[in-house]
Amino acid sequence: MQLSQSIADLAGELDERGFITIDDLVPESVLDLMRRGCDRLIRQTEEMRHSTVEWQLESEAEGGGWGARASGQEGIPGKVRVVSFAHQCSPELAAVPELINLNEGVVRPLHGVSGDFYNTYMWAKPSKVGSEKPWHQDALFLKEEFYEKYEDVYTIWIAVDDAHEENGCLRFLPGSHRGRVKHIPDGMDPDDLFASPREPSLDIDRLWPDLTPITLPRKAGSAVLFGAFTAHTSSANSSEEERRAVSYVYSLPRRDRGTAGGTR
Ligand SMILES: O=C(O)CCC(=O)C(=O)O
Repeated sequence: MQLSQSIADLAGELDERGFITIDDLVPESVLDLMRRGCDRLIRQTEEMRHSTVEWQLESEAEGGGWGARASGQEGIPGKVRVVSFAHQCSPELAAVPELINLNEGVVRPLHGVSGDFYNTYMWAKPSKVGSEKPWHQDALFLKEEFYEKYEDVYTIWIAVDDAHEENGCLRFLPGSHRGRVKHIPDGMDPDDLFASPREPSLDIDRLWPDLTPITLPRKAGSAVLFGAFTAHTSSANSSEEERRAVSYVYSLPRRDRGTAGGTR
């Protein structure tokens, strides 16, 4: 996989805005594999009634999929919002990082050392019922111990379908990565967030009155790479089209301590 811009330009842009776009990261053959991987996961939810921490269904209950999971209410079978550890249930999605040389070809050149694999998420955003993902920084979900070994993550979010405004493409707040927002009280374990009926949501107008969000449509196979401190969101899918996406997340070893090893 060859990046079309120089690493220096991309690294500069990432530092400046908190995210970069990578066009055509995934060739058609790999995209086809990703579609099959998403289909496999979505099919598995057709018999599901209740979400688990790792498999979150969309729901008409209060608080949507997030709230229904926390309160034990039913979700909509076959309409999945997000699956985490998606690589564990889909050999197709598990194969992608090697096939496109994601760690050595993208993460390492940008960060200077290879990343440690953290997680794979499938964001299904089904037509009509796919709900909003509120504004958040992914750092919200990182535990304090994470920072003993790592300084940040790179999320490489890959559109599996064309993602545009109507079906809920991502939106970013350029510059928001310069400030880590304290989302949860000191000492609280981020895992406890999952018991809360309200999905975490940042009031970006209050927190960053001087920054302007941008909407980022992406063609299928194209990607966005961003760090844990970059505020982002996606709106509900009001269209007839699905908007599936997969994100591969790598933990970035602290560069003052050398590499952490154990790449995947
Ligand atoms: O795909 C989406 O709608 C949300 C993605 C997201 O929030 C993430 O990758 O952190």
